[in-house]
Amino acid sequence: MKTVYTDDHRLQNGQSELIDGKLVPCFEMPRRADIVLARVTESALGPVVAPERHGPEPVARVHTAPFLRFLESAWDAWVAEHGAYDALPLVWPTRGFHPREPETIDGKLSYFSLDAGTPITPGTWTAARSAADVALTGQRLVAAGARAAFALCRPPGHHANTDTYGGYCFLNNAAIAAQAFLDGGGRKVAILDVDYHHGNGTQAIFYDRADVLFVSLHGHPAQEFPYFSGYEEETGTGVGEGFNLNFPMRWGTGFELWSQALEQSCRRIAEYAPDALVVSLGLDTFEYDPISRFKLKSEDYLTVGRRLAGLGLPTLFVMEGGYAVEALGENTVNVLTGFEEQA
Ligand code: B3N
Ligand code: ZN
Repeated sequence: MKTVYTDDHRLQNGQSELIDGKLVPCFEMPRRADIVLARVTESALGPVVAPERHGPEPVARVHTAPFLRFLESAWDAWVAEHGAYDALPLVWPTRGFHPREPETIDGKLSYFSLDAGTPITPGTWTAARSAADVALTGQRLVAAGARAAFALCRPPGHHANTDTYGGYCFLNNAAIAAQAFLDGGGRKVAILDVDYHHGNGTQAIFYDRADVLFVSLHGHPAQEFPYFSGYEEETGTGVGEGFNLNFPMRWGTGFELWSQALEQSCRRIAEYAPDALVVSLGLDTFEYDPISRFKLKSEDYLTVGRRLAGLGLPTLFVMEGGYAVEALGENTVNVLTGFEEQA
């Protein structure tokens, strides 16, 4: 399978995120993609190709115009107000507020964000736009007949909603690609999110729709980020009722339980019979991930890839999280080679 990659990801290089009351170096760092690329290149997976530019339209199919205007202009507005260092929000509208877009950059950061872990930097907009192009180029390859493609997106995307960023995500690469499948003539798309964190953004984007089935396996929101999304009873709304399926699992979950949820996910996807599958591929389910608490092992990812291949669907893999950086290349490529091995 082809891997789509660009060095533009390096333009997202935040200095720090807020965690446990401290500013710490960002877990979501350029080395993540570098190490995955290195492993892809060493392996027999297939060629690495550069993304095509797709213009603003496919991104605007998922994200709102005010949100895109904000992301594009946020760095310059922040520098004009404060100086050239990472932009982080400090306040959020909670219960009882009446949110509308403020005029000031500090207010806008609060309005459009969901956490204080996702710095806006000089290169954030370019990196995020390029990551969307990476996903869209992978989508084109699959739509043109490839069995699978790997979009090595960075920054990741699945926490980004139509008009919010956070959880290290700015534009929802997987959702943009899924929408592109539909806009290109597909009737139904399934998105399987195997990242440790619930893909709240992807869920929200398609929550009231039956043409996208969203299935997610993740840390239980009673214990884990993003805390307010990902419960089992979130099953979709309106015509989308029944097209959202969550498998929240508790801290300490190992491959035995996780793979049972994967099996149920795959059966639901097979029953849905989509034209294409988008996999939000996070590897932070790994036993040594520094911010997560599942216990999957490197060899388990080969089994995951084989099971996904068993679906027999045109498949786009879109990179999401994974912070055990030294093992991230091996774990990612294990999913992809497991998939390729399975005829
Ligand atoms: O949840 C965290 C977090 C938890 C534990 C940490 N340790 C033990 C150092 C550090 C951080 N942070 C909140 C932001 C998490 C964003 C997750 C992004 C992601 O991978 N989404 O799929
Ligand atoms: Zn994650």
